[in-house]
Amino acid sequence: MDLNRWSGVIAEYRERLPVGPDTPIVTLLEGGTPLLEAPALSELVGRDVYLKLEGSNPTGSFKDRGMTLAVSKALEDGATAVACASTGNTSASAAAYAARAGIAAIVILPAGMVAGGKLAQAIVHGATIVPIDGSFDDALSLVLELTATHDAALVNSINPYRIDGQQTAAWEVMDVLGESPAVHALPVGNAGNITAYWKGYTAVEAAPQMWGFQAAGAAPIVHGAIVDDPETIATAIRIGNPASWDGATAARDASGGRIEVVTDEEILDTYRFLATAEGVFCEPASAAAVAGVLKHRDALPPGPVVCTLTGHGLKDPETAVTTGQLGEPVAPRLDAVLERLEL
Ligand code: AN7
Repeated sequence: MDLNRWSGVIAEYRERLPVGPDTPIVTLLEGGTPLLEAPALSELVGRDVYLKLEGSNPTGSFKDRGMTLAVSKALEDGATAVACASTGNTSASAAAYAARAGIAAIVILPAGMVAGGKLAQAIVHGATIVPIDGSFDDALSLVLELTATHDAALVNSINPYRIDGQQTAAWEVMDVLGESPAVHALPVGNAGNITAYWKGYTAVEAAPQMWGFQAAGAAPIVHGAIVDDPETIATAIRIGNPASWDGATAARDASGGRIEVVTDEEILDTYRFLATAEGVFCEPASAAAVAGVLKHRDALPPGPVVCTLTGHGLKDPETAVTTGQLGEPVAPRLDAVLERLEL
């Protein structure tokens, strides 16, 4: 067994990606994530359902696939800094890959709206963090202005290398399944990921229906209108004006798919179901895709279904802890423990 055989998405798919012999490859060995069978979910929806566990990436989210390419290309172009706006995961990934590359990372975040694990990552990897009294959409506008006038490479998914890198997830799904799934479901925020998967699938002439899900309080694509004050417990997708809006609608329409809403309650129910019935801990935004498949199960065509779980549950410990009840500590005696256990 060769435990070192996976060498990161650029090395694994080099011939399909825009890198040359002189591109310095900045990698943390991202990608190669598990495609896990989900028996409890399969039973509920009557299809073979698989979970693409993107929380298994080095920084705990799918963002690493695009970041390895975006930061490698920035370094090739002589950048000394990268910059992004973020609901959290992009900043964690940018900070880690910039640290690896030995360049600076600047991140602009909506103050108070980034889950604790993600913020911890940006801090520890040494990013320069600017929280703003505003939304992700405000932060994205600011970083576009900043990178247009200052010497820092933009690494939001408007950067086409991010999309190119992220499409490797679709290739992995096909490599493992040996075919394209009938449906591929994922959460939609800024809409880079659904755009990337569709690009990846169609590059090899495969065409699953693309099913995207937005939180009910942050669903501009579903409603066809910008949301000024997006609101959802799934802070990762608390976005009112997605940068890749057109990419998402193109993926939906060309694939015969759908983009729909799921409520925060449906997201949290599914989050707990995945954790307790499948043993998989994802962050709330990730559960949106599975909640959507459950909600629209009657519309599933025959064939396998893949849901991308975009980020690890440990990204957002606050949501996990506040949805449970620990109770007051008991005395350190067996009788007290037994009493609590009602035994
Ligand atoms: C866990 O980090 O936008 O539709 O700034 O973190 O490609 O935006 C994160 C998005 C889904 C939505 N799941 O993906 C950011 C950011 C998780 C995420 C999405 C995000 P896109």
